[in-house]
This record gives sequence, C-alpha cells and structure tokens, in this order.
Amino acid sequence: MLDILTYPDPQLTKRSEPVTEFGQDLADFIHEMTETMLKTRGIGLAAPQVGRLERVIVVSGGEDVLALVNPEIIWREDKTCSYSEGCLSVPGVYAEVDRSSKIIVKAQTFEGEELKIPAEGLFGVCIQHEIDHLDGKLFIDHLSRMKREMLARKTKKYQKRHSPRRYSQVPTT
Ligand code: QAP
Ligand code: CO
Repeated sequence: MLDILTYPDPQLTKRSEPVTEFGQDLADFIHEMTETMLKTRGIGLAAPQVGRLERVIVVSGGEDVLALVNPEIIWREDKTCSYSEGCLSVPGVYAEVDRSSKIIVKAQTFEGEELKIPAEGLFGVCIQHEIDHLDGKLFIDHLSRMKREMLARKTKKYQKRHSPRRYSQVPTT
C-alpha cells in the first residue's frame, strides 16, 4: 500500500513528467497504484498523489481498473456536466465541478501500446480529474476562491481529526 499525499503538500501542485520507459518497474508501480486505490475505496488515483511525478493514472471502470500512461485529452464536447467530486488527497470534502461531458483520450498502456478511448459520465469526469493531478491541479482549483478557501480549511480540520497521532497519545506505565 502506497502513502497518499494530502493537501497542502507542495508535490500536488507540480507538473508530472512523461513516462519513457515501459518496463517491469512501471508494471509493478501500476499494480501498487491499483491496490492502493482499491484498498482506499477510491475510483481514481494519479501517480503524483503517491509521490511520483510521472504521467500515470488509474481509473475504476466498473468491473476492472484502467491504467493510462501519458494520457492526453484530444477532443472535448462543448457541453459540460457536473458531479459531486472528492479526492483521496483532499479527504473529507466534496464539491460539484463543471467538466466536459464527453471526451476522447489518447494514452498508452503499461506496455507502451497506443489507446484511444471515448469517455463520458462519471468515468469521463474521473479521467479529467486524474489528468488534472498530472498538471498539478486539484478539483478545488476549479471553484471560486471563497469555496476553495472554505474547503481548504475543512479538509485540514478533517485531516487533523483523522491523523493517527491522536491515538498514539496513550500514557505509558
Ligand atoms: C476522483 O476520487 C473523483 O474524501 C477520485 O475521505 C471522485 O476516489 C472523480 C475518497 C468523484 C469524480 C467524482 C475521498 C475517499 C475518494 C474522500 C476518489 C475520502 C475517502 C476519492
Ligand atoms: Co484526486
């Protein structure tokens, strides 16, 4: 299980680098990302969230998990939709975000094969949310300053309440 970085970690604001080597290390990393996403009951995870500034995302697609390397949105529908989004790196808060309702994504598999995938609904939204992470952007960055500052305070409080430190303050005999 990989550790998940949370807001306001500066790593989350950085731009990730394209993947150039398609070997066992990448395959192992994608496997670990997938396990981490499933264990934390997430529906999407991007490499920078676990501290690696590389362009890799995993997204839950119903039964199985889709891993996309060097994903790029090559077409967007003008129409937008909005879902209540959350993020493992911004725990405890949710907000509606407007995004393209349909996209076409170009990407590579973990073996370097080219893919072109149409995506809509929650699946499409999730891919857009994860690609944002590769560009150092969080879902709260799409909101007004007032909403963003409110949610920033809320996730910090949430993280404090849920930090393991709170439970380790047991007196020793
Ligand atoms: C991105 O996010 C997403 O606050 C994936 O306490 C989510 O899996 C895109 C999670 C919704 C579109 C819609 C969040 C888990 C999981 C939390 C996630 C939390 C525990 C977030
Ligand atoms: Co996220």
